[in-house]
Amino acid sequence: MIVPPISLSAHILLQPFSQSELAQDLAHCLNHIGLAGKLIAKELRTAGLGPWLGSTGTTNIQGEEVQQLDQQANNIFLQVFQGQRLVSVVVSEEMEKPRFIKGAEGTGRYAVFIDPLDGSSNVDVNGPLGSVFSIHRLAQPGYPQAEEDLRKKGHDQVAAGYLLFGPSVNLVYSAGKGVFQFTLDQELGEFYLTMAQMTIPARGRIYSANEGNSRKWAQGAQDVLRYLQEPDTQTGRPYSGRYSGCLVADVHRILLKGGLYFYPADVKNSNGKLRLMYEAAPLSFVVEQAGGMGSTGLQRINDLVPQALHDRVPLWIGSRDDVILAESYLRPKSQT
Ligand code: AFP
Repeated sequence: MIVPPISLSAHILLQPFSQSELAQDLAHCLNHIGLAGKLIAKELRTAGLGPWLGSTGTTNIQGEEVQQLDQQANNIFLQVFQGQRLVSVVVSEEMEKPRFIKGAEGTGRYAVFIDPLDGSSNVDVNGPLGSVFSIHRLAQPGYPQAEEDLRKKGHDQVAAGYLLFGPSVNLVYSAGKGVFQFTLDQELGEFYLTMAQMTIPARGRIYSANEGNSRKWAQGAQDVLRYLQEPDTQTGRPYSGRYSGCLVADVHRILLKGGLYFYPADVKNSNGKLRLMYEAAPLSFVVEQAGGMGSTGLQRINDLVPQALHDRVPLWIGSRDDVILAESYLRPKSQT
């Protein structure tokens, strides 16, 4: 007997919490994110055939160059949320201010945070790309009155995950009850479940970091790198280095194989480079649900209360034992 594959929508209905209002809301949000994923994947497949690669010539709120595809991916997310009534606000890496969704002003119970196209330096070289999403429930339905209402801890996320645009397209999410991976059947235009209750190995043999920056890191971070590179058969070192320049792709590899991804602070950027609310927090939520950890090196990412929507944080994420080991190097000596 052939067992029919489980689509994204069917999967949510099969969950133990499927009768709850939350499950229905979640199905709604994930289906819209899935739709954005299909539309972005379609753009990416043919981007090189038209004039859509390269920069727009502008910079975003982060001071980073905006690629044409960054803007397109951002527009796609905004478009898919138009006309629905459950998500009333979208916060994006590409927009300084939150965008309120027309039509959801009285009814929207959720805020969606997105990095619409992660790894944009890979755009012009046909490397992997991603999108990251984080879903928060609003205290009141409608538009949040103040920005503060959106600055929630990672632990408050209702669901979080990412889309990975590699040789195939994956949607990985957690709603706090395990981690699930879906793969897009491009011909049928449907995401199907390909991994359920994913778990990350307690320890890995891979590290992922932009070593070009290592001389700018604090001593503790340099010591972690040195430890990972040291030969030692008993602990399986040296670890292999793997870095694509796309956070989603690098963390996805670590989720599947185990190991450590890190983007530390450096002498110029005391908070590192990665954004808390739509990069570090959602990925930490997923990795923690799989049994791993997400840390600033000193504290759990999802304990942090954001001071601003576009806050940055140092990130150490991956296998539990590897993150704990890194933290032991990063703690001030007086605390060890
Ligand atoms: P964006 O493409 O969304 O700006 O993100 C890029 C990124 O934040 C993340 O995907 C990478 O891990 C990291 O930057 C790469 O940074 P470096 O080029 O400094 O290694």
